[in-house]
Amino acid sequence: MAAPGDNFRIDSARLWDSLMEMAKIGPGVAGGNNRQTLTDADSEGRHLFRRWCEAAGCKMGVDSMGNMFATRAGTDPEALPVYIGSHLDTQPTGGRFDGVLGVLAGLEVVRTMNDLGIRTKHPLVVTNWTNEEGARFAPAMLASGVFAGILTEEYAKARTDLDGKVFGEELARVGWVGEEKVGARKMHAMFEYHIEQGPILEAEGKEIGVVTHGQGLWWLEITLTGKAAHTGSTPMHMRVNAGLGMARITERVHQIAMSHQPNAVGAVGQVTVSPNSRNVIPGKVVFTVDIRSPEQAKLDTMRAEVERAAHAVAKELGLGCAIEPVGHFDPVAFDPGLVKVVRGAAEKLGLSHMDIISGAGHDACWISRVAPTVMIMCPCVDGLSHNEAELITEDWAAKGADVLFHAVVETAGVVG
Ligand code: HGY
Ligand code: MN
Ligand code: MN
Repeated sequence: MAAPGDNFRIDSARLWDSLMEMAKIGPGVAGGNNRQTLTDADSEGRHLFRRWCEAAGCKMGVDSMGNMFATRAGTDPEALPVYIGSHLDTQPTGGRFDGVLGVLAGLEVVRTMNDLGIRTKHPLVVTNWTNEEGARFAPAMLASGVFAGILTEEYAKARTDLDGKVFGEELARVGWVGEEKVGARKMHAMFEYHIEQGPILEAEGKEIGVVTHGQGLWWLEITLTGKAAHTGSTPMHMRVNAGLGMARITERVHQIAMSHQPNAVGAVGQVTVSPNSRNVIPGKVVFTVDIRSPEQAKLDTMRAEVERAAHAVAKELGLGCAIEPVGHFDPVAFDPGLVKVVRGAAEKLGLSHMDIISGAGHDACWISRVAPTVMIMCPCVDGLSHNEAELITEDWAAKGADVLFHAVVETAGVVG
C-alpha cells in the first residue's frame, strides 16, 4: 500500500534542461565539456548555479576553498543539515554529466520540494565541491579533502598546474574565495548522486546503483631523468632514454594490475616529456601512475610492486628515478544506515537496483570521514566517462534523482 508521497517524482524535463543549460558553459571540442576548475568557464558555471539556487529560495554560502553551499531552511534551525553534493568542474575532455548530475539533481530536489510545499525538519544544503577532478590541480577531491581535514588548506592552495599557475591565486582571480572557514560546517548526512562511469549497471540492466563502497587509489608521480641527445647521430648503446623508461614502466603498471584481477586497475594518464622534440631523445619524463582496488592489501601491494618495477627499469637504463605520491585514499565503506535508506527508496519506487562499489573516486569518499555519507548511481552508455561522448538517458537521470529525492526526504524528515 503506497504511503502519502510515495508517488512524488522530480521534474525530469526541468532537470534535463538544467543539465543541458550548464553544458553550454565551457564546451568541449566534441560535444562534451572542458570546464576545468578555477577557469573562467568554471566561474561562469558557478554563477549560474548560484542564480538558480537563489531563485529556488536558497541562501548561498562559500568557504575559503570555494566550496559552495546552497541552504534551504528546515523547520528546526538546530538540526544539522542534510547535504547533497558533487562537483561542477570537468576533465579537459570531460562529459556533460560527471559531477554535474549530482549537483543539479540536488537543486532539483529543492525545486521539487518547493513545488510540493514540503517542509523538512533538517535544512538541506546543495553543494558544489571545488576541484573534484584533480585534472588541472592534483590531487583529485582536493577541496573536499581539505573540508574533511585530510589535506591542509595551505597544501591545497600551493598546488600548481602544468603552466605553473597556483591554486590559491587562481581561486582569488576568479573571485571564489569565500568567507566561511573550510570544514567548519557539520552535517547530519551527505548524499552524492553520480553516473557510474563504468559498464556494470547498464550491462546488468539495473536502473540504480546502491553504492556500498568506494575503491581506494594511489597516484604516483614518477620523474625519470636521462640525457637529451640527437635521435639520429647518437648510437643506441650510448643513449640514456627517459622516454623508453616511461614506456617500459607503463607496460609494467598494466601487467601489475592484470596480475591482481578481478578488482584492480592501473594506468599511466598524464605524461610530460622534455624537451618533447621530434629529433631529441627524451632527457626527462614526468608521468602519473593511477592504481586502484577496493581491497586495501591489494592496493598497497600494487603500490610496492610499481615502485620496485620503476626503480628496476631506471637502473637497467641508467636513469635517475624519483617517485612522489600525489594522491591517495583508502577504500571507503559508506554509511550502512544510509545505504539501507537508498535501497529502500529504490524498492519503494519499483526501480531495478544492485549494490555496487564505485570505481571512480568522489568527494563522498572524503566526506564519509566526517559525516554519514552514501552515493547513488545511474547507468551510463557503454560505461564511458572522462570522454566527451559520455552519455546518459533522461530517464536514467530522473530515476536516480527520484531515489535521491525520497532518500533525502526520509533523512531530513518531513514536517506538517
Ligand atoms: O579520479 C577519479 O576517480 C575522479 O573522477 N576524480
Ligand atoms: Mn565525478
Ligand atoms: Mn570525474
